Amino acid sequence: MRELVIGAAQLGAINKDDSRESVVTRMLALLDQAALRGCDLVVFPELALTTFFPRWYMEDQAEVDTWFEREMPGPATQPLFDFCREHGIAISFGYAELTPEGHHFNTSILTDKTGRIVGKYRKIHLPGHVEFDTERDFQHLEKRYFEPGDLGFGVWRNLGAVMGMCICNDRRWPETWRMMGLQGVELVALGYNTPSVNSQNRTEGERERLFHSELSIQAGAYQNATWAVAVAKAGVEDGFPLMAGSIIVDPNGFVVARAETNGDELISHRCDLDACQFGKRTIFDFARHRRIEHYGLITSR
Ligand code: ING
Repeated sequence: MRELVIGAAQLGAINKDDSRESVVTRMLALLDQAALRGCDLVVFPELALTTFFPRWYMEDQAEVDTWFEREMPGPATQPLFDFCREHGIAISFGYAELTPEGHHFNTSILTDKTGRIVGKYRKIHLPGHVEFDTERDFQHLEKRYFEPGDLGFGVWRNLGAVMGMCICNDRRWPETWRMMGLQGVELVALGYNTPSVNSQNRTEGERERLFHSELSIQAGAYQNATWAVAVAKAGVEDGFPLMAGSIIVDPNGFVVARAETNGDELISHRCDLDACQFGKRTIFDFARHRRIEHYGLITSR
C-alpha cells in the first residue's frame, strides 16, 4: 500500500501591505504543524505569497511587476525550501512568475522532499478581463496581468506517486482533469483564490460558490480516479472576501477532509495512492472504454 500523509495548508487573508516575509512566516508555522502530523506533502494556495492583486486595476507595469517573483526560490522564499530539506517534506504553492524573458504567469511549483523543484505548472484557464470593467462590483484582471500557461498539463512522479497540478479556475474545466487523467495522475494539487461573491451577479453568494467549487473537484477526482487537494486563500483581503472551503477528495469523489475556518488552517489525510487503481482498471479504464473517434469537437472548437 502506497500511503502519503497529505496536508492542505489554507491561508487566511493577505492584505496589500503584508510583506512576503510575513506570509512566509505564516507558511512556516503551518509547515511546523504539518511536520508534527507527519505530512509527506503540503499544498498551499494559488498566489500564496501576496494579496490577490488581480482585483486591483494598475496601468504602471513596474507596479504590476512588484507582485511577481523573478526567481524561485528567492530571498523571501528560500526559508520554505530549507524547511523542506531539513524536515523531509515536499511542498506545492502558487505565485506570480516573471520570467527572465519578461513573460508573466500565474504559476505553481511542486518540490520533492529535499526541496528540489520537480514540477512547474502555469495557469491555462485565466478568468476575468483585460480592461477596467465598470459593470463589475470589483475587478478580476487575471487576463490583464498573466499570459495563458505555456507548459500544458504535466504530471510528475514524486514521492512514489504520479502528481499533477492545476490552479483555481482550471478546476472548473473537465479538460484540465482529463488531460492529467490520461497521464495516470493519482494526486492533483490545486490552490485557489475565489471571491465569495460573483462580481457580475449579486444573487450568487458564498453558498453557491462553495457548491460549484466542490462539485468541480469531486467530479474531476471521481471521473479520473485521482486524489485531489484543493487549498484556498480565504478571508477578507482589504475588504474583499475570498471563500475558504479547502478540501481533500478521494479517488471516488468523496470529501475526506475539510477546513472549518476562513484563516490559516492545516487539514490533512493519510491517502492510499493505490485506492486509485480500482477506478483506473474498471469504470475509468480509458483504453477500454473511451471512444475518441467521437470526441473531435473537444479539440477542434
Ligand atoms: N478565481 C475564481 C475561480 O475560478 C471565478 C474566478 C469564480 C470564475 C467563479 C468563475 C466563477 O475560482 C480564480 N482566481 O480563478
